[in-house]
Amino acid sequence: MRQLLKVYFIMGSNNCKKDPLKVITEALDGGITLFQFREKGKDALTGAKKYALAKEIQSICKKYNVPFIVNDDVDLAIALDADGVHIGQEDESAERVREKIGDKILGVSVHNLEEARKAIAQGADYVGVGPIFPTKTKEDAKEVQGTSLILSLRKNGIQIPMVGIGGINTENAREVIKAGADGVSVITAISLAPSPFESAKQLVMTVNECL
Ligand code: TZP
Ligand code: MG
Repeated sequence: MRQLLKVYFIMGSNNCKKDPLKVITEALDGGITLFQFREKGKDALTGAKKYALAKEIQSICKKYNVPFIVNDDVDLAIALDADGVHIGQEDESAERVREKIGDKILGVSVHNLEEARKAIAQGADYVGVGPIFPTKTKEDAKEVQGTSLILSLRKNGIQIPMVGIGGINTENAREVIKAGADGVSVITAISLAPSPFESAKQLVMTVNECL
C-alpha cells in the first residue's frame, strides 16, 4: 500500500481543461502510482456519462497496472469491479463500506487523531490527511493543516499508510513526505499542469528522493 500511495493522482472531468483521457494517459506515462476517479462538484457528470468515463479511465489504468479507486460511489466501484473506494467523513461509515467491498482497497479522509483511530478500527487500508496547503479545488475543504497534522498523527502512533492532500505540487511535495506521509495526493498539480506528463514525472522523482 505504501508503494501505491507515492504519487496518487485524483481527477474528474471538471478538473481538466483538456480531454480527461489524454490527461490520465499522460499522468500514467509520467509514473503515477495510484488513481482515484472523483467526479463531483460543479459540472460533474452523472448517470450513464459518469459510468462511461469511469469505465474508459479504468481500462487505461489497467494497461499501466495502476489501481483504479472510486471516490464516494460504492455502487459504481462494485459495478466496475474497481480496485477500491475512497470515502470522507460525510459518507457511509468505513465499517459498512468494508462489508460491501470485501478486500478491495479502502481509503478514508481524516482530519484529526480521533478520526484516524476510528478509520483504522473500521478497516481502512490507508488514510488521506488534509488539506495540507491552501486549495481551490475543494469548495467545502476544512481548515488548512500544514504538515503538522501528519507529524502529530505519526507522533501519536498512527502507523497506517498515509497520504497528504490539498495544494500539493512539485515545489512542496518534499515537506509532506518529510513529515511522515507515504505519498502525495494531487489533483490540479497534474490535471491543470501545462504538461501532466512532466508534472507527474517530477512528483515521482521528488517523492522517491525523500523515501
Ligand atoms: N480533499 C482535501 S483537499 C482536496 C480534497 C479532495 C482537493 C485537492 O486538490 P488540489 O488541486 O491538489 O489542491
Ligand atoms: Mg466523500
